[in-house]
Amino acid sequence: MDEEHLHDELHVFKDRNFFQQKLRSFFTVYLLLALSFLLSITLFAVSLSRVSALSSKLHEVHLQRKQNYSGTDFLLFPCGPGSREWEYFDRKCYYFSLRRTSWHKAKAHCEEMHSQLAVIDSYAKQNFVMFRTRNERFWIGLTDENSEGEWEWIDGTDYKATFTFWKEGEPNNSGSNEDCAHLWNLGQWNDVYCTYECFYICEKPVPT
Ligand SMILES: *[C@@H]1O[C@H](CO)[C@@H](O)[C@H](O)[C@H]1NC(C)=O
Ligand SMILES: *[C@@H]1O[C@H](CO)[C@@H](O)[C@H](O)[C@H]1NC(C)=O
Ligand SMILES: [Ca+2]
Ligand SMILES: [Ca+2]
Repeated sequence: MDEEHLHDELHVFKDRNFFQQKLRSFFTVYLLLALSFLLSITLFAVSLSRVSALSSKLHEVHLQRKQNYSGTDFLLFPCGPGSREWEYFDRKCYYFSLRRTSWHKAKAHCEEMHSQLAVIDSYAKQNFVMFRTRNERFWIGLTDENSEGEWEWIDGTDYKATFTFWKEGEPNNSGSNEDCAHLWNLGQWNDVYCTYECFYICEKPVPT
């Protein structure tokens, strides 16, 4: 081997060595990149599962609060926080209108509010209602429109088998035209023509 040849060989060897070193450092960088990528994916997955666990827990608490409608909320707003104009009595909620209207319009308005004209089927209820209405006139859910003299409660409650509180001499079907009942003086009931305009009482069960 002559000297020149040896030099060439060395040169090639040096080049190869340099190339291998470069390759190794590239490999290291790629490995580090891949590792950090894996690490961030793992961290992301972990935090995602944490967040979803937290949000489902929150959802659960929210549901519980909704179902658990008792305690102070119930004491403050037994008829629901959104219906403060409704008054609570004996597991029912009552609305005493501030406007006068005919019996049929009153009935429709109660229905719009997911309720019905009040059905007074006990002295306790009569007492609650008449204390609240004073001597003002308020429609109740009682009519003999379908058949004269056959009084019917709006919810199908058996009229003949339940409480009544007619004023003495009522119902008198005055002018053969009185088919709707309202509270009158002292909360006693009277029949009057259905297009008469007075206040009205709606009732609905306590919201669940
Ligand atoms: C449900 O109501 C009770 C009181 O009646 C209260 O102790 C409890 O903390 C309530 N639960 C929730 C989730 O609000
Ligand atoms: C019949 O009832 C009406 C009220 O609806 C009353 O004004 C009238 O005086 C009553 N008539 C009799 C004879 O009691
Ligand atoms: Ca009548
Ligand atoms: Ca009458």
